[in-house]
Amino acid sequence: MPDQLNLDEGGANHQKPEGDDDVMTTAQGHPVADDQNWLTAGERGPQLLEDHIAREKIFHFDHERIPERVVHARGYGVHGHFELKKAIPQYSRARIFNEEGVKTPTFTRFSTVAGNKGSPDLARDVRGFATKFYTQEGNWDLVGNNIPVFFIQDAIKFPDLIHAAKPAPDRGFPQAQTAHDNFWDFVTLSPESMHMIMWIMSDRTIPRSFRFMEGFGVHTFRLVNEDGESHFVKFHWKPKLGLQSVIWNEALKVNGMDPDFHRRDMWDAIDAGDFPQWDLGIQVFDEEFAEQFEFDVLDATKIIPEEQVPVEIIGTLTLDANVDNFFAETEQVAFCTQNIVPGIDHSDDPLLQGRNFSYLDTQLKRLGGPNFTHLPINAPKCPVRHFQQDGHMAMTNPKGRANYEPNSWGGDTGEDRGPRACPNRGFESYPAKVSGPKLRIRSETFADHYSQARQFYISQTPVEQTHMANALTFELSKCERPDIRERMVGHLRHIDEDLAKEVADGLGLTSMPDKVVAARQPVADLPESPALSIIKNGPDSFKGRKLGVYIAEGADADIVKALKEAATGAGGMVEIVAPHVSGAKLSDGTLMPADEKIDGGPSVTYDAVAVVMNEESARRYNTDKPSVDFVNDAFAHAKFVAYVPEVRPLFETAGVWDWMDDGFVDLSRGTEAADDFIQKCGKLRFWDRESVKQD
Ligand code: HDE
Repeated sequence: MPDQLNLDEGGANHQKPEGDDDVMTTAQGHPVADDQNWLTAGERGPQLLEDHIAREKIFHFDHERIPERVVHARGYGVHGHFELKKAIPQYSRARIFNEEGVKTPTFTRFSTVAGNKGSPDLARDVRGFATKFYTQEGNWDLVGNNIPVFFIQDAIKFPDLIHAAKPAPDRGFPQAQTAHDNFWDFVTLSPESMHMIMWIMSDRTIPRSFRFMEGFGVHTFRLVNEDGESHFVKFHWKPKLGLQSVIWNEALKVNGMDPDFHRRDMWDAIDAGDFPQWDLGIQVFDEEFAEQFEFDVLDATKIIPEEQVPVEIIGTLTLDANVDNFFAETEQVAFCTQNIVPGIDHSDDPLLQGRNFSYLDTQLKRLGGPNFTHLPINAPKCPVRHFQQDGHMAMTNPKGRANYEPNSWGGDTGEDRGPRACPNRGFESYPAKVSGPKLRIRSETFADHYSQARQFYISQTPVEQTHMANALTFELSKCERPDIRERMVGHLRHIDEDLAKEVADGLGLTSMPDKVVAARQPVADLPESPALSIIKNGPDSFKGRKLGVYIAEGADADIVKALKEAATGAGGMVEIVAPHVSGAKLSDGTLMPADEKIDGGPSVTYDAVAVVMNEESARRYNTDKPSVDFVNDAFAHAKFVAYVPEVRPLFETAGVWDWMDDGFVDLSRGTEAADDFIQKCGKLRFWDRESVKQD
């Protein structure tokens, strides 16, 4: 009954001519004649379960989801490669660290920690920065974060930390945020988290994009050379574009405007051929340094300041390909701290050792069996030979009879006997001495919880310090229990009395709470470490950043053109925003198409903005809320703003005309004004505006 196939409109779209080679089939390969209508008994009768085509389709759909990661559920993966620039045979025998110029394929997944898969990208949270290197000696996973320390010192506390950070179990909220009682209750009762708290209350947790953030292996690892000698190492990723974050008020708005802000940014950059790059740096030190360093190098709540042990750059990661299929790659990728190659080894960091157990365990549940290494995204790109077999969904299966060793198959040649271990090429653990009684105890050397927290705070610029005080005040103001707020201020007093006072004032406390009893007296005079500030390590050009140009009818064509040229010439991107998505007619009569309609392209989504329109348009849109917000937010978020004098009516309603400062550039001065503007935008923001507002 061919005519019955076409009951819905466009039915013809669902059919293929006979003989075509891309005919739809079921998963069993049966050709499908109709994928739109379930088999029924009679035209309006009940559906029949006999319909193997519909049944298979629905069955598969019902099982499309796999458990999301218990942490780092929201993530975004991209392919790339790592190129070694400087061989380090003196430290490591790993091939990936010895063959200069060799490109090792990689897959990197960025993530937030607390939110579920559908949560917004710009939640205040740590970002995961996990890279799988498909080396010639097997996969090496560097499963790091964008913050070099962690909340806790022992893995046994991880479930408590995550329970406290995630939505409360009774009400199921709040989602993807730490601004609630459970989180602050836990951390204020776990003083070891104070250093990490300083980092998460800084703008590090609201990065502008993945492309502008650092990555860290966090733990101390070992590098082992050909002679079996070991050095300790900490891994660092340094973004070539510099560091950049947004302001909290922007983050709140971006999450509403574009919850996919970070993944879209990464997709767009790679799609445009603007491949983000990071240098891989190592901090190498020996046992002797570890012995005399003020803190325990096995304590993941501590850093080794770069000023004390410099970061040596050894290679570059380039992310140059988006995934073909989000599920197959980003969702199914399985990282594991235990994936290390000969020449890299673990240290006794108790957090690292706990992680070593956890990752395999979680993959078993998430990916449904032990054969997840057969999935293309997880499979090594070097030969794999072993006697492991069977299990759910075994896809690469050995041939022949030998599935154990030792065996004597294959006669003299040994051709069919299968693989054998190889002492000189194979992985060997560094024979670190291990002894001592079994104890459930935290080492005394881990007991200083405030000194590096203070070092982080004093290393920030005044603008960043203000952002931290504001973040603490914001988060603690969401705690309903006053004793939790006060307990936190009691911790802050060990870190910096001025910060404690500022937060106490922000919370409206009438007297200062007592200091929390410290496990060990903090060292108050650690020096500043400039490497810890974002602003001191920000970009120095507009490269990789985005300009939003708001135009309307009659906008000066030469000025718009000059702006576009200046921004793209500096390696930046430009988006045109207009009252209508179809664009606006410029002064020369040409139609400039828009990338966004004004309410879909707010200024929070750009690094800097320009407003170019004639006076008539400026009068027309000066009562339009999205237009007013565009200007007003750009000002409030300390952005550089370019304008033409004709926009005055709009700028007046937005309340900025009388407040224009050196962060504003008048484009009517001539074509060089656009270049001046983009040059200015090389700085992150016009921070003076923030301080002026605070005075
Ligand atoms: Fe993880 N962590 N973690 N973690 N972690 C997971 O593994 C765990 C920790 C990190 O994009 C899980 O595959 C324990 C520190 C990243 O797929 C799980 C402890 C650091 C990712 C797990 C930690 C990380 C994870 C959840 C305490 C920074 C995402 C899903 C000792 C150095 C990887 C999964 C991706 C994911 C356990 C602490 C980084 C459950 C027990 C510290 C980037 O296995």
